[in-house]
Amino acid sequence: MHFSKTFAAAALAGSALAADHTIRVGGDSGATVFIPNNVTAAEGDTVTFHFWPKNHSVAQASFAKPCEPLANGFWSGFVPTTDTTMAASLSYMINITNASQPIWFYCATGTHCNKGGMVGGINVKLNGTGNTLEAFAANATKASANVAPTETAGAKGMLMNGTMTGAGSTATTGAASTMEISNMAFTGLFGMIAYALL
Ligand SMILES: *[C@@H]1O[C@H](CO)[C@@H](O)[C@H](O)[C@H]1NC(C)=O
Ligand SMILES: *[C@@H]1O[C@H](CO)[C@@H](O)[C@H](O)[C@H]1NC(C)=O
Ligand SMILES: *[C@@H]1O[C@H](CO)[C@@H](O)[C@H](O)[C@H]1NC(C)=O
Ligand SMILES: *[C@@H]1O[C@H](CO)[C@@H](O)[C@H](O)[C@H]1NC(C)=O
Ligand SMILES: *[C@@H]1O[C@H](CO)[C@@H](O)[C@H](O)[C@H]1NC(C)=O
Ligand SMILES: *[C@@H]1O[C@H](CO)[C@@H](O)[C@H](O)[C@H]1NC(C)=O
Ligand SMILES: *[C@@H]1O[C@H](CO)[C@@H](O)[C@H](O)[C@H]1NC(C)=O
Ligand SMILES: [Cu+2]
Repeated sequence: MHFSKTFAAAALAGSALAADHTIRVGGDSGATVFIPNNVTAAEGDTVTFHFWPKNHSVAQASFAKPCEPLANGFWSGFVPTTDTTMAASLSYMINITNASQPIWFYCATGTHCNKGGMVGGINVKLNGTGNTLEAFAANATKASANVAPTETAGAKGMLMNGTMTGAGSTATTGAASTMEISNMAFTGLFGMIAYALL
């Protein structure tokens, strides 16, 4: 009884430590949108981008320059795909290491950012005054060009071959899958509690 209560508490805490947030890159018929275009993620969480037709990407920007790469920011590379029934097998995952730090991103394909307004944010203020997603999106459509990063595709994140993050997926950079990260957090916490009971 005591054991199972402890086990349940550890399981809850374990999952809370490492949530994965999914963002769809590209809407139906090649629409230039991120769905959702904003998420709130805690430190230790991951955000995984799944790419839909026709050819999209995700790059980190600064608030001031929505359609230009942030120096040393993340970059998925271009992920073209034609199957309209599912996401591309290649997905891209980033780690959230500081939940107080707003993260701005855009699609660097074609004119998706500057003409299409294809942008989003993680842990950003949505509307009102200051650096908001509304202002960022409005700025994007005023940008004169859409600038793609020159970094290697997959920089500062993990390109994963296969959209399933559990067993069977192949992380092309050799990083742990989301499931493995969750399990590590779970095992670590449970281990600590089990130790405290001794
Ligand atoms: C996290 O981000 C905030 C906001 O940008 C910053 O003030 C703080 O120093 C960062 N913390 C770490 C540990 O980098
Ligand atoms: C995807 O878009 C990029 C940038 O617009 C372009 O360089 C690349 O050739 C495109 N790939 C395909 C397969 O269309
Ligand atoms: C933030 O995302 C939600 C959906 O999760 C959406 O309804 C809302 O319009 C977005 N906010 C902005 C400012 O785009
Ligand atoms: C932000 O958007 C929400 C939903 O559209 C609205 O209810 C709220 O008043 C807005 N806040 C500001 C400060 O504009
Ligand atoms: C972005 O919007 C802010 C106000 O929210 C403005 O001060 C800034 O000049 C804009 N940047 C661009 C590149 O338009
Ligand atoms: C993300 O976090 C995992 C688990 O801590 C780590 O193995 C991986 O190298 C990190 N990836 C990046 C790009 O920082
Ligand atoms: C993804 O996996 C397929 C089949 O195993 C392989 O042909 C392809 O090169 C892989 N792509 C990347 C980017 O690793
Ligand atoms: Cu796009």
